[in-house]
Amino acid sequence: MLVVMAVQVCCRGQRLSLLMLSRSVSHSSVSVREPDSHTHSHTHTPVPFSRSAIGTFFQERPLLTNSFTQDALLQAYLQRHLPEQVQQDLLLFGERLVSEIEALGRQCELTPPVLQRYDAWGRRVDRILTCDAWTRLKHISAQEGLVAAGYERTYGEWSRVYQMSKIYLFAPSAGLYTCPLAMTDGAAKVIESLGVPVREEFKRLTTRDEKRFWTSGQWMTERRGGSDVSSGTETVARRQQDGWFKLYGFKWFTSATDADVTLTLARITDQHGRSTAGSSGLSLFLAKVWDSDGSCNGIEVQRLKDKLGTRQVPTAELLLDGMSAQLLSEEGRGVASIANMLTITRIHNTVCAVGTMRRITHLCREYARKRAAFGKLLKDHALHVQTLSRLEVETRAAFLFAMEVCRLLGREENRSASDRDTLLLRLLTPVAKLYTAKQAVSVVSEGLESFGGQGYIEDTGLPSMLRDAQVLSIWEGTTNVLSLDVLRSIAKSSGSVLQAFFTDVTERLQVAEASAALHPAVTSLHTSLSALKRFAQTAAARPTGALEQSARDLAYSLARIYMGALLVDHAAWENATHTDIYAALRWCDQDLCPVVSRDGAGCYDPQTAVMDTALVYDGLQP
Ligand code: MFK
Repeated sequence: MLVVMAVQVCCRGQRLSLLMLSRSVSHSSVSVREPDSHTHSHTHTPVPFSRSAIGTFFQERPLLTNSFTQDALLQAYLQRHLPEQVQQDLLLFGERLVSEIEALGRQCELTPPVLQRYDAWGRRVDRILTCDAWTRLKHISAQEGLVAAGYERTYGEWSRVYQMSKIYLFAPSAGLYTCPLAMTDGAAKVIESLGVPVREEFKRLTTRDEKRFWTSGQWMTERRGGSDVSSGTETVARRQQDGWFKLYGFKWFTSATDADVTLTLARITDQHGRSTAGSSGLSLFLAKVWDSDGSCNGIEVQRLKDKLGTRQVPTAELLLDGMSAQLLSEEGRGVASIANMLTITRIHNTVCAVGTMRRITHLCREYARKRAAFGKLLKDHALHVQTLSRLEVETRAAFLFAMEVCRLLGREENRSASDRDTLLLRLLTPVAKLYTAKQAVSVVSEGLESFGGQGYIEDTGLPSMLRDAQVLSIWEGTTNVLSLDVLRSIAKSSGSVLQAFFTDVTERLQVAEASAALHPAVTSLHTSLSALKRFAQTAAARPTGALEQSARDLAYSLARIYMGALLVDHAAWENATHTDIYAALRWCDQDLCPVVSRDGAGCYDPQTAVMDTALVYDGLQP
């Protein structure tokens, strides 16, 4: 009887619930007449796997809703630090993400850019054709002030937090339009900090007017590689009589090559064509990518890169064959000048990494409320929920870290930064970038797994999240390059950045000590901080090689301790919830100071490097 009812209602189109009803009947002890394959049944009993029995729908999809209203930590953080109107703006933005932006981002993934090298008449044009959605995302970025908000400074020292909160929400829906935005923000920062007279460019990079908005590229990587910029940069700049320069070189990786302008490094040559090698020979230039007639400014696009992910972004190899450019930095101060851009793009990278983690955790928990296995919903399987809760802890820690770095940047730009803030910003920018990038890859990977096979299916949109996450630890400085940057910041400040770190963490722990519930976490952080201090005291006396070997573990230790301090700080806030406290406790039950554990295990001893090499090359014939 039940089955007949099911079929009848199924005909009215309510397939899913009825299908479940039908299945529950067949799995129960109620007897169901099996169809006879040898006789044509004239009853309403469905044949297994016939269209009427299976319907067209198999699994519930996780629905994307307003990601602002779903995000308890973001809302609490903003409530703690920023006026109500910011939440209103983000609420509306969250709606726009669902109703408009998400579809545009998906279209960018499905319609990657193409290079049109010649026009129909054989003329070389080198046009990079992007889809309409890419252009639309540019307009939306301007309207929403995704770069502008950082420069309008409406919220004083919290302006960067406001701007980056929007980037954080935007990133997982934006089809990688965050890439040109990061570089645009970085270029604006460089121009502003150098105080150079390129006001028109600055205004266009930071406007909310979509018709005037320009994006910028950041062309640093050449054929010899992208990390060792000082020795890898071969591009030369020839001075022209009008004071401008013509650039000749080969840029091997240029992201978002459809930008309006770009910053790039080159070596100025003397009248004999000679230039200075190394970092001190590099100067920073600003160039328009396109001439007023739409043709390239002395640029040949060799090809678009065929990448694992970020396929939405037109990444190209470019031959600079006399590109007109103007000098932006002092001669020979190129690397130091573009460092401001690196700071900004690394912070964007951090924020986007956290945005991606947040998106996958939201999708996972949504799916777990709908998907049943082994007789109950995934959300009712303790092991599944434990896995998701670990992802949530990672995401929360990363969120607080990203926002703290944004806050420090905002304070510096608002001229309200203390010396400690400035030191912390220098130290924590690479730490946050390198650590959150790794977290994003691991959280997204685990998140995909929680969808089972569906996480591996392209048109769910899930696999592209993993592909796109992988770049976060590669561009803007790999994990090891940034770990060495951390060492460099310590050495250059004679250890002051570490002192600032120790003082800051200690103060945060003092605040959290008042909470009994946080006691285990605070104790663990104190222990780790003391161990790190002892390691730092002995570090100066270690050989350079041993220090380099410890660089990644040191950076991880700084990240974990700082994230722990931020979690307990947030959990000690008067409006914190029991989940805030729980997240802090869970974070602190891991090894917070791997550099000390590994040091104890002899990982940085002199013979270890030899053994590492022997292990890596074991079995390789000379
Ligand atoms: C979602 C996000 C999207 C982002 C999209 C971006 C797409 C674009 C893709 C790319 O372009 S990827 C390529 C990015 N390339 C890098 O990230 C370069 C990685 N390599 C480094 O970071 C090296 O550490 C570096 C090139 C900076 C080393 O160069 P040097 O010449 O050996 O640096 P050196 O001599 O230590 O420092 C030169 C000056 O720069 C010094 O200033 P002073 O001369 O005043 O003393 C340093 O203090 C300064 N400096 C270097 N790194 C700095 C810095 N200042 C502040 N912060 C830093 N991190």
